[in-house]
Amino acid sequence: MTADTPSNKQFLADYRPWPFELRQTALEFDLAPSATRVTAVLDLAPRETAADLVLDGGKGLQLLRLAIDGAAPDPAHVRRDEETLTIAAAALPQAAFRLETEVEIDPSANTAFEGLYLSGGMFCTQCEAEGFRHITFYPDRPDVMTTFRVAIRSELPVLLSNGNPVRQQPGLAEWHDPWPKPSYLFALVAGDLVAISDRFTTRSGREVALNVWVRPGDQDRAGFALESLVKSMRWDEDVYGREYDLDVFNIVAVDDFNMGAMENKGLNIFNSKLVLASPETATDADYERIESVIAHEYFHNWTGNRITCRDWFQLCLKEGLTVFRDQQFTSDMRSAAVKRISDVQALRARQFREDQGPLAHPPRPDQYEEINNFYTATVYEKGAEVIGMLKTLVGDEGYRAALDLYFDRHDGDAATIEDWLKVFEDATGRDLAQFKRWYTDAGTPRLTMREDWVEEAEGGTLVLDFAQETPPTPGQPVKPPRVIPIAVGLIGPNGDEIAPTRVLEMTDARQGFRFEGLGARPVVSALRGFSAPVMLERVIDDATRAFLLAHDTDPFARWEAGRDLALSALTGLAQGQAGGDGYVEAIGRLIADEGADPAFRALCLNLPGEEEIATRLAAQGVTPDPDAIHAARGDLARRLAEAHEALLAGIYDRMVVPGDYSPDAAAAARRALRIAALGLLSRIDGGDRAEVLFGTAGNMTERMAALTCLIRRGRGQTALRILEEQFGDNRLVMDKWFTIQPMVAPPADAVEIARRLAKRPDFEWQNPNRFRALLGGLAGNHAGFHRADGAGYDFTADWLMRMDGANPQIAARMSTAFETWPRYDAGRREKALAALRRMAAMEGISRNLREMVSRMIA
Ligand code: 0A1
Ligand code: ZN
Repeated sequence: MTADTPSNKQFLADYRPWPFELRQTALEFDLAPSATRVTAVLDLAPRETAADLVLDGGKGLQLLRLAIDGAAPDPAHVRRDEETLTIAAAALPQAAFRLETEVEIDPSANTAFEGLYLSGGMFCTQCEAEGFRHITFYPDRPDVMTTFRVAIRSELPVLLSNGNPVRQQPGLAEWHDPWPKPSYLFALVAGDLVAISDRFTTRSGREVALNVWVRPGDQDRAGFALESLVKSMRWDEDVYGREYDLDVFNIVAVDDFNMGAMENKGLNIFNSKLVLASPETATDADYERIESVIAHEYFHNWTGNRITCRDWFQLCLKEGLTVFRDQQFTSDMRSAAVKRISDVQALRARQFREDQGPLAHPPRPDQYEEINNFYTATVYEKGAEVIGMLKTLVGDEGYRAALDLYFDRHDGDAATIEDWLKVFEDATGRDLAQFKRWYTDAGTPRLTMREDWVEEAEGGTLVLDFAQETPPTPGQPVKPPRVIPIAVGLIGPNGDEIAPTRVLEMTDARQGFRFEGLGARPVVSALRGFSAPVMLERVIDDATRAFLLAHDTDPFARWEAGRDLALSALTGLAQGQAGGDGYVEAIGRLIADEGADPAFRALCLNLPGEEEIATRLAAQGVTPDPDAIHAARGDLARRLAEAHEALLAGIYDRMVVPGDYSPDAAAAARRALRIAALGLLSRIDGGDRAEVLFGTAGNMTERMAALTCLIRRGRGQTALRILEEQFGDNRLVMDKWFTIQPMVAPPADAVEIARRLAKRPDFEWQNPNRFRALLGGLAGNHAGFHRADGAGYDFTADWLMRMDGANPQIAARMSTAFETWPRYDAGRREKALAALRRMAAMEGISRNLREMVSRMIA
């Protein structure tokens, strides 16, 4: 451990309420790029006798004035260290008092983008999780909630903060937020901005002004975000009965942002990539993501803001629930089946991967060193899965009753997972003690299913025997069984469903379930809808998988059968075995089925990625060989294309979407199927179709797909140049340009390509999107990143160390590229470990990166 970054281990068990009451916060900002003055007036009252007043606030705050009830305290009673300001109890009144501080901060030097910073000349803030302490001295913890009054002085034309505007005049704006909130939801924006606007009338008649603020020139690309906001507000009223509670709702797009977006009360701040979209610059996937993130941040107004978290260990209370809600929203806006399948794909790619490696942690961790490292797939996506299971177990009505009770009981609170589970217990009468393990235990359960068929005179009986086991994870060697909802249906030999979906509740380590009175032996459709985030293992042959792919009535299970077929072929091929014919044949039948939903056919046509194949192999105890996996996938794709060339060409020709581009689900589905066919055809047509499409398509979805094919065929140079000429000044398109090259390049070239791109003047590495674009592109090239000579590891480690000096959050987050290192061969392991050790030994390493690498090395 280096001397300059002290350890900061926090434990759930140590929670204590803050010993003061904060009744009101008033802030005044005098904005200047390198010398902003912040005055804070806190109305406080002690809750305990003789407690020292400890406020968060680090070295970046230059303290200019400190007063208690108007007078400076005796300096002997005031202490500062690296991270706090303490005023001894002896200097504090016994009853209510007013604390005033004035500090100077330097937003222009803030490259970490936490607290108040500058992005393209605009002032903006990011306070979750602990950014507010870089703005002023404050009890920067989520359970201290109060109302805020904010005055902003600046010559910039647009001055925004939370709540409602109370004064707007040149050079000064005042805002009042009547809803008590913790400091992490504070926001301020000041800049030369323009808005596109709308109005929304809530169902009880409140008139709300809606604005999406962007830089001048970007307003033509903000319309979809605004429409998505209106849809989200309506949906939350209709489905959850939740209304908006202020007179304005502002969204601001900024180019420098560490995450996707932030739910600050009444003033959401977004990464510009999640606001700006036009058909020429954004893909269908971008549009869908914008719609869902706008919804996510809006939904936080109730699940996160009105009811917040007691402490950061409870992060999944707001994030899991809000992800679950945004998933429901997207299912309602688009295709529920397709949404479920893509959510499961994402869960497996990110969360299962996390759960399998050294960074595994429960949705509710009980310790951390740096909370910013816990905005993870486990907290978000698994947190949402856990709520999905809860809903399955208590039913739709039970869920609705529990949520109503949650909002009634906890509005205005900083709540816990225990509070959350208690509303379900009280609303439904169900005991959730065992269910709670989903929150406290890490790891993905392995569920094994065995079938026993007993033929009897009066009809057969099927016994399904399940066993569950969760492998050890860091700090949790042994896990007791959990309650697992397993949705099962039975399909007769002629393809008809003979038993509709039934949810089996497994509570023991081993448990059997009987289905009696069956005629002939059925085929089991198990884990329908992916009813629990587990890995299901069952003995099943390719013919049965193909049968399910053809007949299952549950779209997820049907897709899963095809996925399993593909993975069984690919894992075999990657180990030098023959196989895959069954898959190629079954897919042929599916794509010929004109009646099937194009989006579903597209999902089935896309082969699992190399990372997913590696994950499957690792789960089977096989060491993945990245080069063999790459070759196997290429081989199977080519065979699919050769076997079904005519069918695929027909799809490609017919799935043209007529008329102007629209990002709606039906049009996007046709494009998805068309480009899935193109991807396969380009394996055998030399890339000719892709070249034509790149030159003629009017939308970015098809152009990016075409570009991917061209790069894979080694003929992407012209297209890349054209894109650069057309969009060289469009950051978001150029981010795609930076990503796609190292990601799609032949594995042997990926590192060199990334190295070359990193030397370009427009590789503005301190911009999080640009950094993520390049380094994430390389990490997304599985065999390229895991190059046997360790060049991918070294290149990445060099850049993470450089980034750590500027922006520790981004460095730490991107270090997860290494999280799977233990599953590879000894040569790769040694090289990855050396890169991790080099980072760990870096002089002045941040707490963020240090925690990540030390967990990965441990
Ligand atoms: N709460 C936001 C995500 C977010 C989290 C942390 C941040 O900085 C460390 C920024 C944003 C959300 O869920 O959208
Ligand atoms: Zn969130």
